[in-house]
Amino acid sequence: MEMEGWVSMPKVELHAHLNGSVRDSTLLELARVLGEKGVIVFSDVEHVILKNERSLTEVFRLFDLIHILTTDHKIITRITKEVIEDFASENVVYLELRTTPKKNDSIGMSKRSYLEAVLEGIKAVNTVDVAFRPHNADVSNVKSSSLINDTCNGSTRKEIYVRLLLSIDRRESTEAAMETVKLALEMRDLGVVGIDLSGNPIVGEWMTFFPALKFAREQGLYVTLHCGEVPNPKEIQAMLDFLPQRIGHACCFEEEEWKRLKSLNIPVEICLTSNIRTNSVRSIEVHHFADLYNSKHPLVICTDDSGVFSTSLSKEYNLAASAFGLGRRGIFQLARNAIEYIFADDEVKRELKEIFNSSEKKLD
Ligand code: 6MZ
Repeated sequence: MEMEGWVSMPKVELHAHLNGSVRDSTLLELARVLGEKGVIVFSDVEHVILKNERSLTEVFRLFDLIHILTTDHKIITRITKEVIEDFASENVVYLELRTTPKKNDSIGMSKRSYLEAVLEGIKAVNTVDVAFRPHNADVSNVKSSSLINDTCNGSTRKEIYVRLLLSIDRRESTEAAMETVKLALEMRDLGVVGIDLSGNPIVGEWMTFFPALKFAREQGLYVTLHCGEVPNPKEIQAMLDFLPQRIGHACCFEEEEWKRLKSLNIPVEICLTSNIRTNSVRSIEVHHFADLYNSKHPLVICTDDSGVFSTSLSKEYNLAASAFGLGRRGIFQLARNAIEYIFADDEVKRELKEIFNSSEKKLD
């Protein structure tokens, strides 16, 4: 199938890191500005941004660089807006965007003001309609802000539902992790639905984050964990014991861990290009997607870092289809199944099902 077919299909994105999804053109523009100010050497940074093959270690070095370029309130607002527009332009109808709230005293940034800048970015999207429905919102209020059938220039405007997950970085302390969870709780009415644990998988200990994650769950926030991105049997076991609502990656699981995961039926966020590029999985032929798909385990195809890995959700659907012999219907069904694993409420699930039902008719 042509790329156009994958672009026009409705899609659900559940694993996308904000700072990993920034357009190269934006990063280069930001780097040029900092180069002119003498903060960085532009030519050194340019080839790092444009490089395609990266080990997991290099990826995390690149994130440190991206954070130097983007950690500023106005820029966070801008990249949030652009990332949402990019996903919406390829017919992602539901996006759970995750980001790590950052504190940077030198520019007067707190985790809260970082998150406020992200929320500004969501409000600033104007090329598409963003359905950003608050937790526990009054239904009548919701209807008036529901934008599904809005029209622009006579054609139906694209619409995207956006929810936020706040990430805890594995470099953080228990206190910093707890601060992120408390912030998520305060911002629930503004569309924050859950917590993610991410960051360099060789850094940090599970027990450092456990108290904050436990608190998050007790308070009714959803939790997804980066799990098994590198071999670490003890941590994988502890993470599965925690019973997160979803996990990301699951690249380095052993036989027993697969059994456990499958019996617990925890949905897996699969990021094919990311796993291959970082060498977390040797090649697409041996990717665990195939086994999970064949055993009908809940899974969802995601991008991880569309900017860093030069991909898009349409490209990931295309890759899954060609690598594992899935037809258009098979992929469509996977996207539709993902509705069950989203962290938004039943009303959003119902509306997403309607979107999928109406586009199913156009499939053949
Ligand atoms: C683990 C990852 C990741 O939060 O600053 N991140 N963590 N594994 C990965 N696989 C490649 N890709 C991204 O977005 C960037 C941050 O997301 C996490 C890292 O902590 C990275 O610094 P935000 O918006």
